[in-house]
Amino acid sequence: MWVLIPPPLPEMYTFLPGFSEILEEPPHGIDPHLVFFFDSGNLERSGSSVKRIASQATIVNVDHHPSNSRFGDINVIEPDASAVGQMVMRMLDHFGFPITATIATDLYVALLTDTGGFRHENTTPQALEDAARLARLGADPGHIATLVYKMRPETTLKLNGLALATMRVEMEGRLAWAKVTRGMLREAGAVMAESEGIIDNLNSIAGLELAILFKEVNAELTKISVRSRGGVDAAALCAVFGGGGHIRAAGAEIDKPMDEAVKLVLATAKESIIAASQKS
Ligand SMILES: [Mn+2]
Repeated sequence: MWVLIPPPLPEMYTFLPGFSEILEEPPHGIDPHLVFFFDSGNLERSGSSVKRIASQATIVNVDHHPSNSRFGDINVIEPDASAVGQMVMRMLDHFGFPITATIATDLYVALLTDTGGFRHENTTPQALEDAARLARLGADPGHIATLVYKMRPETTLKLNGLALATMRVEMEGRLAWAKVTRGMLREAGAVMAESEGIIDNLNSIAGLELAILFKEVNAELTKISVRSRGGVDAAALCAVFGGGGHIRAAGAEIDKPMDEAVKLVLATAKESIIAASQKS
């Protein structure tokens, strides 16, 4: 059995039990009969090498994104699950596997991070009950929170500062956006993965409805992260650009230089905010 995560591996999670066994690329020449996908809304998101080994195999698709494209031979989709970790927990129960302290720690991290530290709207009674059960089984909430939220390198905060300096607030405070450029990465000595928390900084502004972060992957490719607290469906907005996700958090990759992507996305975002306010 191999556990794969498409590159780049999230380095901030190296503390997780079993992380060192995760591979970025499948070993050469393997031809699996069965491939499980977890938390992957579509096949594209899983990286080309994973798609390649999955082409002959039976695919089991375990996910909670409402926009899941149901690419599996077997699709287990629970949009009400706060994290796929909860679905895995129930699968372990169902098939009679004990949840060890090690497994509990990994599943707790899934719940903690997918609920934004138990702050997003998907922080349901069930999520809290599952978290409590995992804590009883050996996950240490305080220790895990320190590892997840208080271990950022200085370069990450430097990048945050540079990106937030580009912040623009428009539409009487309803829309905020910012940019992360290759130049900022160089100046901060950071990699793009370190931009992960910036969108949540934007999303902390009082009265905000929509936050958008533009990430310059290269001269021809811009990624966007979107957070919504108002009537706009972030997943629907990102779907316009071939992306997807959740109502409150979504993303997309746009095959355009940063400046073009900014113009394009902001125009659509403003229309969406106006359309949403006319509905309510
Ligand atoms: Mn998830």
